[in-house]
Amino acid sequence: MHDFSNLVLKLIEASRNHESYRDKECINLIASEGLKSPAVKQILSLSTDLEGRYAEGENDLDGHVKKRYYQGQKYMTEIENYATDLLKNLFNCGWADSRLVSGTHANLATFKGLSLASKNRKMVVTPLSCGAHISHDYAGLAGSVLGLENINHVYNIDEFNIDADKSAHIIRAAKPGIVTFGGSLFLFPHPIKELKTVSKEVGAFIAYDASHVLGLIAGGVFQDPFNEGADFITSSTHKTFPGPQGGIILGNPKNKRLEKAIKAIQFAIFPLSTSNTHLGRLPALGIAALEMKIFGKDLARQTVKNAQTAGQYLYENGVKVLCESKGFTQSHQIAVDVCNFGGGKKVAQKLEEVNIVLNKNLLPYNDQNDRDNPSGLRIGFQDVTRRGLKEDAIKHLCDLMLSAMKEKKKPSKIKESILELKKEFNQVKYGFESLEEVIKYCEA
Ligand code: DSN
Repeated sequence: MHDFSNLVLKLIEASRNHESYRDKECINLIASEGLKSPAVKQILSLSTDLEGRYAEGENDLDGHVKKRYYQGQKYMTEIENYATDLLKNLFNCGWADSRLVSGTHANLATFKGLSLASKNRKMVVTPLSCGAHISHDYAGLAGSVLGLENINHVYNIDEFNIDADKSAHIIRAAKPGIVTFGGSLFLFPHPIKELKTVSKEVGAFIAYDASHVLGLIAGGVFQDPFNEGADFITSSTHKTFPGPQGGIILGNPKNKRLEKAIKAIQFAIFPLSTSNTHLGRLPALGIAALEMKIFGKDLARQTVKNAQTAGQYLYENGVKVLCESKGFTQSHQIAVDVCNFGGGKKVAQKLEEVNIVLNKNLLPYNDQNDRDNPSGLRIGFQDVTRRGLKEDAIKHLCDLMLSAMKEKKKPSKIKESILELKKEFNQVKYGFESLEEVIKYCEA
């Protein structure tokens, strides 16, 4: 044995244990996670050489590789271009960039590029307390890294949405270079249509962070940001869009102003914020885009139906699910106030004890400085939906959650039922079983 042996052996053991724990033994309800199909996993495992290669350089206005600084790029260039084209095809847009390594990176490059293109450092954003991502906020990437001045949209807590009329006044007065929509606690479509005219009037670009809802958009539900007026969509690729972890930016070079913005964003990607762009995920990204093209509509519809079913069922059983008057949600998530059950932290821990994994969440009306003791939970249904759960199974799952929250049964008994449920739903639906199946589908 060496002095490092114990560490290495434990590392291997923990890695093995993790795979079985979260994939086989837990019900996963964290709204920001995705579930890859066997075909996507297969191509990831076939991309191990690519995962170690470098591809610095510049892309053109179609999103294709224009210039690379190293040799050996023959297939890498094809791979990036094909993945980009599959994204453009899925989202019906003229430009895509798949070089981003995360949703936050996509925001970084987009906010930086658009502030350069507009020569304006102001950005109107959803308040962090009302569901924006930390990267939109002055306390995070936008303010503390990029030095942008943040001005908040006016948010209507009862509607759980941006107040379009009041935000129009804010935009008119602030004259920002960027107006953002989208977020992390994201139940209802944001009013892009309503704020498009005023945003254009003041010369602002509209950026829409679709990280949470990209798969829903691909499936034609939730909202259609480009048609409603967004100039750019930023996103991660591993939440409702069930691809490998990474990021993308989508847009349309349909006039000189947008072309200039795309070039500025590309400059913000390379050389400003990346050297290598982690290519090993690109083949899997392309296959995930294909899956969403074929199965996305059914997956997205069932995901939202499951979230709404859970909202209704938990509400009927004494849980304060927010936005009852609006049908609880139009996305994959619901927001729940569990202050009557001891608060978000306590309930999330109780559920973890029975192998139901979700996250506590600050709600807009909570003390935002007490991040550790929010009254809320955010519950996402994209993983369980992809495993094939439909309304009846969702209600059964809710019963198990209620049993744990109300301490009706011993945690060990509830955990047994969760393990049974996992065994029953042990396949990934709405996707391909293997690459061979993908090839057969494409050749048919
Ligand atoms: N923090 C993640 C979320 O859970 O929404 C997104 O990056």
